[in-house]
Amino acid sequence: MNPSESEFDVVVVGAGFSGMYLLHKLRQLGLSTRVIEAGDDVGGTWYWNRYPGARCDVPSMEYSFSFSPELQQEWRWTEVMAAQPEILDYANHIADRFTLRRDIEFATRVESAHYDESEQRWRIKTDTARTYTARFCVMATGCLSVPNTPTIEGAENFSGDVFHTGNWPAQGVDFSKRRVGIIGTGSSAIQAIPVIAEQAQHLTVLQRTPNYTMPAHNRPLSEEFRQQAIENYDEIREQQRQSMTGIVGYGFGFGGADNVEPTEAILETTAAQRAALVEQEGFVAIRRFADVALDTAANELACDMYRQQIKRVVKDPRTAEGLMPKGYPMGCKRPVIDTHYYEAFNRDNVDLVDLRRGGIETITATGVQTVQGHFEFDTLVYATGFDAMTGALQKIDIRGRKGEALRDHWEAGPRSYLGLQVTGFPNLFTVTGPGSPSVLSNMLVSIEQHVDWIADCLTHMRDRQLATIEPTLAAEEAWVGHVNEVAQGTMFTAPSCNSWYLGANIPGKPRIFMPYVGGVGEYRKKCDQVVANDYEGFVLSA
Ligand code: NA7
Repeated sequence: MNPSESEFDVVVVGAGFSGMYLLHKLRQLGLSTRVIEAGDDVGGTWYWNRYPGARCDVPSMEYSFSFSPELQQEWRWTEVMAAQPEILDYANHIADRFTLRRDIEFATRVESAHYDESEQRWRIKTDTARTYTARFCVMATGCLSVPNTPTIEGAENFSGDVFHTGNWPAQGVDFSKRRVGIIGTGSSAIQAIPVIAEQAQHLTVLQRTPNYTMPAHNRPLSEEFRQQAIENYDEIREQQRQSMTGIVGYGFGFGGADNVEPTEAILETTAAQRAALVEQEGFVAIRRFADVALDTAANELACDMYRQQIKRVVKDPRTAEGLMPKGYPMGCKRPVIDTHYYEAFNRDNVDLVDLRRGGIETITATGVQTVQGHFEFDTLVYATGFDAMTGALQKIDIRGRKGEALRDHWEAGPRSYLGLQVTGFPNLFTVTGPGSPSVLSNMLVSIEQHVDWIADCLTHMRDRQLATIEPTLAAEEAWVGHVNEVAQGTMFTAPSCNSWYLGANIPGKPRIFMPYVGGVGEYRKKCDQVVANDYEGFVLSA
């Protein structure tokens, strides 16, 4: 064997939560496994996204693994929704506890993965000039792992420091005495803005599309509550697996007035009633209405309530007006929750530039030139998101049977069977890939389900001495059709909606709703059914 080649049963790309659990699980099956990771350590999303204010918006007791009873009994989350450092500690704890690092190749990026049909093996090459071969290749590359930096004329001329929220320096950034400009008002920016505002001399927020965001009401977890949840973990986990989003709340999610079940109809309310509700409850009043997610007229009434509340919170009327989302429905983009986002705009050192009044023309040495004028700062933060769901997979030169490139197979948008496998790419799996609930769910619940499914599949193949697995074209087409069908009529696919779920944030990316909106419970049932029907839709060959 070529000394620079290494043979394994399975090569896993990525050492985030997916790659870590895969490694643990495959080891238990006795499969030789190598994980290849671009970062210097484990953690994936939580390794790269260290921007100030980065936090999970799933309750921490639920954003955790269930596969090890000991792990879930011993780990102590300190807040209802954990901040990035604590989640990265959790990832490190898992790596230590299960001695994962010895099988992970860090600081190594996979450049290509080619299927050799004659040998029935994947050949995986890295930027460190190493080649691995493996019977199976699992892409655990994450859904939001390729940062998107828009091409803006003059960007290279900016003379100050430049950062991207999705690739933040591990040592942090000192914003004191700095005038900071931030581009974007998605989830990352909405978390970062209030924190940067407290540190920086001045903050200019360059906003192209205002977002809908709800208060997180985050707080420390009481020992009593933590204990109660730990004692009830079996039940909580089962409910998560059968739920829509993989989150059950268990009464410790949002709490208080914002924990209401949506049962009422906004279309049956009067303007005066809605105004009174905004007055009493603020943004969260909207949560009580079930029709907001289903009906565009109902949705517009909720948007109007939302705008009324912005007017109540933000003191300067022009800034308030600038922060008001208009022209697209609530629930189309990824839901955002925040801690004192709108309040940050009441600070003297924070200015909003509403780019709807005139967009960015160029980046200059000292700031940004817009149609409205020039805005100066010393530090530029891109909070401009990711090439979501397909970005990391398409960055790698993946080739299946007859040398077919995944990029070509997906030219008109991602196609897969169950978000697990792609026709023409035998023995290649994607964890939380497009066509599965993934980003519409609690990722840890979906990761566990996918890893367990893949591990069961490899066991099944070993027991029956099967060499390859691959979906039929008919199964792939039917699943893609189903994924599209269930997304139709939801706010996610409204004609006025432009979200990264649809690939709309990346110029030239096909407009396809990528995740599966049917819910993690239904999806799990489908995956289990496929197995019960002897891997229906897959071809397994000896
Ligand atoms: P998002 O949600 O994709 O947000 C990116 C933001 O950047 C959004 O406000 C964009 O405005 C803005 N953007 C992107 N390109 C430009 C240009 N060229 N000019 C001005 N503004 C721009 O990314 P996040 O990192 O906040 O969140 C990603 C996910 O990570 C999040 O949902 C969680 O799941 C975790 P636009 O709306 O496109 O007009």
